[in-house]
Amino acid sequence: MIKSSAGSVAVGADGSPKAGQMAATAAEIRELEERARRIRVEIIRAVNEAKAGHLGGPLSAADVLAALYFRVMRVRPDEPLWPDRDRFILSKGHSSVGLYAALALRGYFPVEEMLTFDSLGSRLQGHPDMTKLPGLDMSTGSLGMGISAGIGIALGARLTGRTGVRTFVMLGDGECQEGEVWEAAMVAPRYKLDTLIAIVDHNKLQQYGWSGEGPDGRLPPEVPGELVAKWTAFGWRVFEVDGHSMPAVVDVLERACVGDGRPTVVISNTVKGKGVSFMEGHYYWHTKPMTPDEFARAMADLGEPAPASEGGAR
Ligand SMILES: Cc1ncc(C[n+]2csc(CCOP(=O)(O)OP(=O)(O)O)c2C)c(N)n1
Ligand SMILES: [Mg+2]
Repeated sequence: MIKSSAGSVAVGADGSPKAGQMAATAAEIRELEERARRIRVEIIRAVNEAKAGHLGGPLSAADVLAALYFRVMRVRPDEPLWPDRDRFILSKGHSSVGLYAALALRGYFPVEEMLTFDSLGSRLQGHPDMTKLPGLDMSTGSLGMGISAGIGIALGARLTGRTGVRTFVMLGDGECQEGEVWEAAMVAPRYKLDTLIAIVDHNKLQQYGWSGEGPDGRLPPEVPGELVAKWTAFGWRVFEVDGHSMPAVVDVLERACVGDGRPTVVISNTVKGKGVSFMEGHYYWHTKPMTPDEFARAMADLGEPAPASEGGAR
């Protein structure tokens, strides 16, 4: 068992919490949903303490992060550099606080350290710095670059005979406007990199609205199925999932781990700001400090009423 300040996790011989491909039981799904809720709570708490940080993107990614770190990925929090570990790159690095929450809850570092987020000297900077925090496989923040790094890591694992290593890369949907994403998408199938699994957090929003679309402006209307069509055309195996349905998320990630000679992309349909009612679907909660009242409402939405002493925007 791994002990962390957030509880314990049953670990299989290969380091994954549940290594087998057996379908998740109802109890396991409930446990993962609770992990995702805790990730969201720690996101809100940390950003509130820092009076800075991103909210919408980390909140939309929380369910996938919970499924990865508490079931799918083979990792050893007490041995972060274990050579045979699965790798995870948060290419949408501005959502770092969500990844930190998953790592803390999984036992990489004390959950209390989350309250140092974004402060001077903290290991938990606004964007992930792999030279500071054990458990990070790549430093990110400049959008578009993570998937190229993932290709390099996956190729490296193959060249060194570590054929069991899977490399997961999470991208934003806005990030997919970066040309480098498609340069990488073009090359991965040529190497038949079927240990590479990209996940697009498709929350239909990015930093700002779209000109002329009003305060809740979204990305320009997507041609239905556009992301699926593009990745398919580039030679990837493509899965789509409701990124907030834990049984579906677990199922799709476990299927993605069974390679068929092609890299896999999971288009995870999500809601930006998921879990906090007044943040859901609003681009202006991409990054924004909360007022004390908003903090209390966010915690209450997540089933975690804030103690009276907590909160307060600078
Ligand atoms: C190369 C680059 N350009 C611009 C930015 C500034 N930026 C940070 S987040 C963001 C929006 C990203 O949107 P999306 O990928 O959809 O992320 P999510 O909705 O998951 O937050 C932008 C433009 C950046 N980090 N890197
Ligand atoms: Mg987005």
